[in-house]
Amino acid sequence: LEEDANGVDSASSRISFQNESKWDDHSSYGAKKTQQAWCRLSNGNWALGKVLSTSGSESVLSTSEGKVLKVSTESLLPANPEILNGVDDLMQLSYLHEPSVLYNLQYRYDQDIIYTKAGPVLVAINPFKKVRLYGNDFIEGYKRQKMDKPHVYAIADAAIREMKRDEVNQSIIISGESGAGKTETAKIAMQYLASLGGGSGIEYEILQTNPILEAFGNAKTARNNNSSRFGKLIEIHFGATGRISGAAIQTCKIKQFSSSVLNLLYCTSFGGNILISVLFPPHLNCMMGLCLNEQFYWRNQELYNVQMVNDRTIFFISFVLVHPEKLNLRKAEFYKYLNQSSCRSIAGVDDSEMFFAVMEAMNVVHISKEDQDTVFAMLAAVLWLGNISFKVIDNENHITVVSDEGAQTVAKLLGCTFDSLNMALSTRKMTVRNEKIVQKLTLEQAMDTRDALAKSIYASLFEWIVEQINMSLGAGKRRTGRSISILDIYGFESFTRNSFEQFCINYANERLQQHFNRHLFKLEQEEYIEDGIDWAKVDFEDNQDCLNLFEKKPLGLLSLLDEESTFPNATDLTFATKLKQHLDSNPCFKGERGKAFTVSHYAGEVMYNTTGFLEKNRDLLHVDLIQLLASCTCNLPQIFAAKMLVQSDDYPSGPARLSGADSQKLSVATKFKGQLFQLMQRLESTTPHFIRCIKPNSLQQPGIYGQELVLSQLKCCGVLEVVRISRSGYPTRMTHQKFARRYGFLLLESVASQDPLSVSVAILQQFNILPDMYQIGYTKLFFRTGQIGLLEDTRNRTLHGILRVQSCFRGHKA
Ligand code: AOV
Ligand code: MG
Repeated sequence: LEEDANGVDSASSRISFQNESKWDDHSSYGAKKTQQAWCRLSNGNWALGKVLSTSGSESVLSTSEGKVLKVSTESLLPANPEILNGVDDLMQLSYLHEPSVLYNLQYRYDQDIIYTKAGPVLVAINPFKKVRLYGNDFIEGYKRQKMDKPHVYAIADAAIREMKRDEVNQSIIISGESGAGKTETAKIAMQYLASLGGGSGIEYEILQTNPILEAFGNAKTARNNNSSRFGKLIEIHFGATGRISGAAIQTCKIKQFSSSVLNLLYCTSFGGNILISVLFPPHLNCMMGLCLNEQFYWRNQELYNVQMVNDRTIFFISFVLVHPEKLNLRKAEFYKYLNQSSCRSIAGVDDSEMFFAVMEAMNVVHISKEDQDTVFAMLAAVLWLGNISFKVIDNENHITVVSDEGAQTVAKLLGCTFDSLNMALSTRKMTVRNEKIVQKLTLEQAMDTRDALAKSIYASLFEWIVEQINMSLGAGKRRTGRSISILDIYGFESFTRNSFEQFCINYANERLQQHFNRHLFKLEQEEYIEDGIDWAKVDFEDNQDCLNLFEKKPLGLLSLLDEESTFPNATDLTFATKLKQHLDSNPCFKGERGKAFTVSHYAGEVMYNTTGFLEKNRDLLHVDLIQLLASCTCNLPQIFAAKMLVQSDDYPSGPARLSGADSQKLSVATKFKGQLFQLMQRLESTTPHFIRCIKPNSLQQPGIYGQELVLSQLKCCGVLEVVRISRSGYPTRMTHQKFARRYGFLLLESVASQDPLSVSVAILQQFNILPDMYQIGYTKLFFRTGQIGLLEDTRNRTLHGILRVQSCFRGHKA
């Protein structure tokens, strides 16, 4: 059937659709006896059945499971003929509605065909198991165009071809919910691009960045055992010969996650899955990771996650590191940052194996042995920091650091004295009315300071590692060639309790969604109209309102957050109240009781709790701590401090300068927004290729396809609209000039007038392209899907023929 389905002429089914049925049109279906139809069951799922009889408004249906149902005729939706079961592209469906799309995807999924096209978008359903779709044979198949089924490889291949053909940079934008498979998909795309080769092992190096970044930047969450806690844009550069010349990674943006931004998120990345896992005895997966109650908390008991380590692993550590004894390692349970969670292992993950993969990868990207040692020293320092305790020294709750093994080890690892560490954690230098004073910290403040230091070391370390990788990949070099960027960004998140991290992530997704919308809908339509072709407008969900809710000044979520963050007496409650005061009339906003508010995102409503918002947005790392790091004898803390000082100098009196005069920085949210804009700008100048990852179940299990869950994801990422628009649209377009230049030489007879339009028309005629399949605009030709492929094939064949003749000829002469 699969074969048959693909043999169907997609064009004719498309045309018949246009005459027959409207999108999601429930009423246009006159149920005919013996016809197959879909009806919705009481549990919300769709069932396929045969219409037994129809009398007026009621029909009797026998379902494939043998049940007989009486349903209203109105509610029936026509089923596609069996010959269309499991078509490669949803565009080919005669009847395009929820059940037919769901069924088509499921039909394929059941056979491990996880990729399906939805017009220009590739839909990828997470198999949660190994599927036999990858590796060299497949890569070769797609490269030689022997394979043409929907695949990430096909998308990567299209990106390469278009890059060469149009001389425009390309991007592969991967989106989807947490756990939907974005990071895996990005790796699969990288694998294909890397197969183009580059010389001196650069392609291997590019692939080896993955285990390192995941070790430090991923964590186990309730949604995904290997959840990325950072967004990543990897730009792969190509030289004139079409081979890889280098790459650059932009983490989008651990910087925000890092010294600042999404505290918690990055805290969860704290233990990056594997690395520390093995290193610090228990091969934990993500020290800080994990969210038990679908929640991330820093120091709030919920999340930390550790697992047991065996002696073998400890042996390995001493084997790998030059000075393992310096780290003074203990079992994971011993560390406060790790022992708050009971999760000790992840099924199917062999941490010691991963550890070695990461060590090997660090060698490949040229991180020296000494530097690797220092990296581990920093990780150990972070862990030991968590164990630092304080004793109260007066009745005002002021404290001093207890000089125990924890504090001593931290001092040793960082290369500072116990006294300077104590000073930095128990006091704060301040300027009050032009007078410098030293304020003693309370227990609560000191604990926050300690954790802030741990977090900033971890974040700086991640940043530093990315820099090393970039250096090795030649990221800083001037590029003359073209590039393909792959974007793997954290997906939309909605938990039972959502905090600042979800707020930022979802805002980023809202931006990305707009990019998607703009490209696939707005630009599409505008271009048709501008070029004067016949086009019935299609409406689409625009998320501009929601973006305005975030970005509007001065009364948007981000501005109000920044404003409230600068008020010394503001609290999370006053912030929530302020939002309600100013935004309640906004249709995308709903004030809730207490400290909560709800935002209507493109992907659904999310209720946020403002607890911790102000603190996380300020994310002050006090100058005292930066000075402490600067004074360390170990090189990494010095580098971290230098970087932080530069960053705070960047914004000496920026608009979002916050209170707490000794730590000037842009607010976390503002920085996040700035970086997001930069990223979007970069994407703006590329031709995008979209991959939408879908999670078929929340159990991370193979073989389970939840209709409701899949549908909600298809809806929220606009897949259905995309199919609709592309099916009635003309996705391929080329200027008259370019078309004439590219295919003109294929003409068998010369054309009287040499103007590009006449040449183009002659080509269309010679190739017998049906009038339904194209439109001629003022400046461009517009084609239905698949049409240009035909011309390209002929062109390639002819070109090859010419080349062969030429080389024969040359051989002859010699
Ligand atoms: P994500 O990147 O979309 O989530 P991942 O790419 O980490 O999701 O995928 C989650 C898990 O699904 C992986 O660890 C694999 O076990 C499995 N998986 C995904 N794609 C495939 C595939 N093509 N083949 C086999 N297994 C797969 V997040 O980073 O949480 O938003 O922040
Ligand atoms: Mg990921």
